Amino acid sequence: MIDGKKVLFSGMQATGTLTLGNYLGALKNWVTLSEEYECFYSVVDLHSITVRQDPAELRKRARRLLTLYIAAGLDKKKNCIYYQSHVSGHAELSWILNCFTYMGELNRMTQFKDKSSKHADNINAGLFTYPVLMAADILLYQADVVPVGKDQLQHLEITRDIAGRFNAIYGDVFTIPEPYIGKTGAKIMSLQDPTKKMSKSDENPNDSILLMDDKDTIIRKFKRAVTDSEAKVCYRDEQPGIKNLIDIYSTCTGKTPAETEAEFDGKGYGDFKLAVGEAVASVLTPIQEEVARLEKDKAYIDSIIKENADKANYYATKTLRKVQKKVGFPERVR
Ligand code: ATP
Ligand code: LTN
Repeated sequence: MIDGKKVLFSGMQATGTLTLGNYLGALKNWVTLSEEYECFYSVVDLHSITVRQDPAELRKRARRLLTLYIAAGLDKKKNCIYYQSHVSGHAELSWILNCFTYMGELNRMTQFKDKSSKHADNINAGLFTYPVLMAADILLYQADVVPVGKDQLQHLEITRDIAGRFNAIYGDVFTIPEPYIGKTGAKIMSLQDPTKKMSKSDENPNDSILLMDDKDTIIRKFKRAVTDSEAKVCYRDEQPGIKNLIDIYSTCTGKTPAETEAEFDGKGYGDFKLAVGEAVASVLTPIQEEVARLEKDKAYIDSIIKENADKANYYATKTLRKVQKKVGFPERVR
């Protein structure tokens, strides 16, 4: 608890360009939750180097991501928006937690299996211990809730196991976090293959809507989206392409899937796809305008980076000192 509020932690990697999936599945929920919780939203750049990155490109993307957090509506006063690499406690706690995590547990992580098959030439130890760093992120702030997409649930489960194991030995040190999965938009699928999720690392540009795509591009991509020959706007598993478009439209307009079905009853896919494109553009355009405005205001973004790194460091150090004492490191002499 901080000032009587429960604590929330989440983060995103600055790899690739954010997609509509990242926005509807994560960022949009973050904004809603920021009223209720004391929130820490991190640009997790330490995690990014588990896959080889171009340094200049990583720096640029990390800044763009932090700007996007703010442009999407996260208030810098209510939320702590910061770079993971500016708080050394993440790496320090991660080392300690490594010593409380079993190889067998890490071997079961599906993301490790996926990423090591994708990057067979660089299966580094960081990729293997990635979930431990994620546990450190969350436990460092004594987070109660962690909003994540379904793909990250396994990492949250291991975080809970590590925290429980530590607490069983040393007493009540860590808060055990709960996952938070949004009601809508939890899994936005690819526009070209609605059986796989829309992802930053998609190769075909028509698979995903990028957060910075302009209106014409958005409408063109939806026009090309894969559907079916049923010619009926119906929310059912047998029509995965249309189901995905209904999910997107409903999440953007705040309607339920049933209301969307009713609205397009008797209308063709052409009309529906155009409406989806327009709804998405009207959500993304204001965010893009805000990014452009913020990117011109370097001093403002810099001040957020500085103030929030200090705030995050303050809470991180509090937990870290407690943990260091518990495991038996010598006290600091002042
Ligand atoms: P990558 O392709 O590099 O693995 P990604 O697009 O899957 O990246 P992440 O950085 O792993 O994105 O995820 C950031 C956040 O966005 C996570 O909370 C994740 O669950 C959520 N997210 C990612 N893709 C989707 C999607 N298609 N639908 C809903 N939520 C998503
Ligand atoms: N692994 C997550 C990003 C991430 C995260 C976290 C999410 C790193 N640390 C802590 C929630 C809490 C991802 O790839 N989406």
